Amino acid sequence: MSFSTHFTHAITRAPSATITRGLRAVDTGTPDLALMQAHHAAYIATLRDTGATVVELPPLDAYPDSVFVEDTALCLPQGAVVLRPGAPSRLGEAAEMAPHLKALYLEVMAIEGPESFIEGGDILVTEREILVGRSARTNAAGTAELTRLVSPWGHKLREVHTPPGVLHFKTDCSLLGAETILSTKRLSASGCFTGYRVIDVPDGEEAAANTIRFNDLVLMPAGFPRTRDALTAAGFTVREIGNSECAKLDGGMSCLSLRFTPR
Ligand code: CIR
Repeated sequence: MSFSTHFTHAITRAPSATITRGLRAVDTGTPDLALMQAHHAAYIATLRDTGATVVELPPLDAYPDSVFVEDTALCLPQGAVVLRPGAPSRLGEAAEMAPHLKALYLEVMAIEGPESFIEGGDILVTEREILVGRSARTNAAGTAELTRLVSPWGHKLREVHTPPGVLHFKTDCSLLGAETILSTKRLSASGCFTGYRVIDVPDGEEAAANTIRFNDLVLMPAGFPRTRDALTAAGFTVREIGNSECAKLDGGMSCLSLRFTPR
C-alpha cells in the first residue's frame, strides 16, 4: 500500500466564526460560515467513507485560518514535523496542533526557526521524494531545516518553485497515485514533475488542481466538470465537495486535513 495515498487517520478543525477575517489574496466576498460548515461536514463524511478515523478538532477563534490544518504539520510514516507558517497571523496554529500529533505519533519534531518558515501547502509527498515549493510562505531556511529533520527517516527533499502569484505549491498540483500527479499547465511546464505521469488540468479549470487522493477516493472541488471527467476517464473514483467558501480564502481540498498513518 502506498504511504503517500493511503492513510488510516485524518485530523480536521471546524471552521471558526472568525473565518470571515481569513487571509485572502483577492477579496471575492465574505465566506458564509453555515455553507462552509456544510461543505466541511461533507468533506469529513467522505474521508470516513473510506474507513479512516477522522479526529475533529474544535474551532479556534483566535486563528481565523485555522480550518486549514494542512499548513501546521507534515505527517510521514516515521513521525510528524510541526511546521512554522510564514503568515504571521497563522504562526500560533502550529503549537495548537502539536499535542494532537503527540497523542497519535511516537515521534514528533518541530521546525524551530527563528528564520525558518514553511507551510504544509507547499509540501507534496510522493512515494519517492518530498517536493517543497519555495513561496511567499516557505523559505530556503524552512526547507533546509525540514531536510535536516526528515533525512534520517530516509526521505529525499527536492526544492521546487511555486508559480508567481500562486499561494502554495499544492494550490496548483496534487498527488493522484503513487506515480501520478494532477497539475496546472503553468506548473508542469516548469519541468518539476519529469519522471511522473502528469494529468494536466483543463484550461480554465486551474482551481481544480488542488485535490486529495485519500485511500480509494479522489476528493475534488465541485464545479469543474472537465477535470472530473478527465479523472474519471483515467480510472479514479471521484467525489466532488463544495468548496465555494474556502475558495474565497484561497483554500482547497488538501488544506482541510492532515492525512497520515500514525506510529
Ligand atoms: C491562507 O492564506 O493561509 C489561508 N487563507 C489559506 C490556506 C490554504 N492552505 C493550503 O493551501 N494548504
